[in-house]
Amino acid sequence: MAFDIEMIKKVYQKYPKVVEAARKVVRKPLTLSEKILYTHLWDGNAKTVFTRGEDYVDFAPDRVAMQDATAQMALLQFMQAGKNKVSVPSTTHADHLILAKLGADKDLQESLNTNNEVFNFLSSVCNKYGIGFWKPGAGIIHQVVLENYAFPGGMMIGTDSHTVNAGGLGMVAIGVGGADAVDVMAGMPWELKFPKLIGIKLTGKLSGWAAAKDVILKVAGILTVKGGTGAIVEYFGEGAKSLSATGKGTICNMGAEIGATTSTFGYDKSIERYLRATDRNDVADAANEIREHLTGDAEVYSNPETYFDQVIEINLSELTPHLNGPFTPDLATPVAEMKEKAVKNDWPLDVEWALIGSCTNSSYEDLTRAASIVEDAVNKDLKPKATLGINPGSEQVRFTAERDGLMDTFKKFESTKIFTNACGPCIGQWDREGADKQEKNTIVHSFNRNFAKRADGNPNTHAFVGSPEMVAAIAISGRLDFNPITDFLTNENNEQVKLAEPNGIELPKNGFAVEDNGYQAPAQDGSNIEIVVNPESNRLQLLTPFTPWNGKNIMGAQLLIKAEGKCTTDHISMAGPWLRYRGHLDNISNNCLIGAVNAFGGKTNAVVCQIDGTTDEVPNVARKYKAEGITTIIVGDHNYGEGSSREHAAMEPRHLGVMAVIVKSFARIHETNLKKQGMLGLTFSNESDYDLIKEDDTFNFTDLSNFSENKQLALEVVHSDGNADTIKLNHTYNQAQIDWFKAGSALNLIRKQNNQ
Ligand code: MIC
Ligand code: SF4
Repeated sequence: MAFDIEMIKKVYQKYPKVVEAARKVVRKPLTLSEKILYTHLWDGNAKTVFTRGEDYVDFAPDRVAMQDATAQMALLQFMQAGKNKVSVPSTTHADHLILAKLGADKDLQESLNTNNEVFNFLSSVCNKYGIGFWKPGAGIIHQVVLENYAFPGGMMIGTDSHTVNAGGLGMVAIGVGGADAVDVMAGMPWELKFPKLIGIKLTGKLSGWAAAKDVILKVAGILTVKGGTGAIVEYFGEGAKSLSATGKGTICNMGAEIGATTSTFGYDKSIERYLRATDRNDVADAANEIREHLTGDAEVYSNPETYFDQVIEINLSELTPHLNGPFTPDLATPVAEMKEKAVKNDWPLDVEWALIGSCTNSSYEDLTRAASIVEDAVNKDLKPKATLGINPGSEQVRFTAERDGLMDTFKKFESTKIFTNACGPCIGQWDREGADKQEKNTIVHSFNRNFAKRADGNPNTHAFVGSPEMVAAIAISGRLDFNPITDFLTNENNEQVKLAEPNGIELPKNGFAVEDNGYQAPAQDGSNIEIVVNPESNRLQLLTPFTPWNGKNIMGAQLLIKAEGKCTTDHISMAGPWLRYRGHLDNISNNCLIGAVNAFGGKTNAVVCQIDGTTDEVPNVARKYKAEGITTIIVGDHNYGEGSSREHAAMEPRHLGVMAVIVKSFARIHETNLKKQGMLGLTFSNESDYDLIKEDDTFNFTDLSNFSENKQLALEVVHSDGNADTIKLNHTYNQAQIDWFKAGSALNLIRKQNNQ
């Protein structure tokens, strides 16, 4: 039986009527995305048509998911909201804090030892407030959600950008910062700008070495890391139906890498099969009853140009394997072209590690496809040239894969490392031997992100993203430019052999199995549970509310850093070793912007402090300004804050005295996170004004006291020679968001309302 089946049935019950109401208002056939959005309006039935990309709309998501690295901050905030219990079904998953080093058993025990305090905190907060807790080792949040909670036509939010993975089962699932999760868990509306819609028509059928992963690798190449910003990507067509549910999950998962709000697929046979295989006949039966509402209208899919803002068509039959990278997930290269491109760019061709796992690609089917390659190689007397590392997505996947002999197959390569069912190397939780030498090298993985330093902390590691079967093939060949379709390998007997095409099993023939799935149900009544946070702790710190705005224009602000080029959330608040401070705002603030490249001098973590003229690390300089009561600002380039949902990237600068972040453009989640934490997230009206900003300028916000919706703000930039430029800044704040700014943060406002 599914978790929360009554809630799901309630959602389905209202579907026919609410979709009908939406149809009347919109007066057009509806896409699946619109059906889900309109059935989840906070105010009930649709009364007006919303303008895509413009109107802010209040929604009522069905559920919330959080992972350990973001849940700490989300729950610390929730504890301040003054509620006894969460208002919608919510779960927390312990998956990010587990280091990959020696192999699953030892690593998991080590992680329990080192993160005990945090896991206990999460477990007791969950217990108290009615939140399900998936213990360390249970699996990666998005795989566990797909197996247990995702349901067609539902809406969920999660404090992780890859929450979008649940689109594989036909949800609208959106990644958010913890403060947004607090809204929903506290029973308040959740606001989102009504998204634009991108339709992707899939024709044909995958074959040979092409995998679902290659669909999104190709899409990322077409749309780039910001092409999906503010949009839901809806996949449809015969090709979509031919993909497995977990394959659909892979595609939706990496929609985060193109900045999309989320991605989704209509309910179909493969989704039904997956629901039944994961013990959710009840959900499948209920979905079947309203099946026509759980996909886009036929007319929409016949004439997509009329209904979507942008349409892309991909023929799966023509798709070939891709590798994306290095350093950015949208640099797409068909494997057949890799040789030439790699040589031209001087990318190291020898591969040392090949990693399979992450929320993107760690399903049972993924493991079977990769295992088929390993089996074939063993049969052909091939030995791997690179080390294969594997993180299964969940205990259920691992247990079933073990039972079915897949793990034994992987272990036929002596060097294979099976790590814990957790994020591991994907989030820098990888104790890779020799990484500290910072040598230039190449790795391939089936993850989604490959920003500099992400997996092993080495800025010179060139990471390429591919399908699990391509990663397995490269483990064997040890070469980045290996094309399994055309290339031969020399085996132990000096024979030239070719790898057979991958052969996967969509769902385990004998069903999924698991002994202990690692789930902890919350107490029925948690009122007596006391949450203790040791004031001496290095890992956890209760939050002190941010100071409200004093109503005055900000004058005399200094520049903390002008970031140049790519500045993702990994650059703003690095993960890896820093994950350990995710529950301690002051300590984690010591990583604030240490990865951002200073436009003056091109170095990372070296900025000039205008108080004393010294060059120091970014967090130190910020603390000096703060100690002197000087407000600071950050200036950035395009797609600032790309990547993760971690609100630490907003809270840290806020904690260190930054009040405004002024950039050429923002990534969606980060922009919202800044607003939620009571900061000014602004964009240059004239992009080239970025060039005007000098290291020693002083900044005056001259009309902040008139901060209002749809009205630009003025910024006076006073240069050291006394000359000044006044520039215009755009913003997207609505009145409610301006109120967050005034209150000092959205949470300050919630607390005020709950205390009234
Ligand atoms: C990531 O993949 O970058 C993470 C780690 O899962 C983040 C969340 C975090 O920073 O904790 C994400 O994608 O939102
Ligand atoms: Fe974990 Fe990596 Fe997925 Fe983020 S992208 S949730 S770190 S597996």
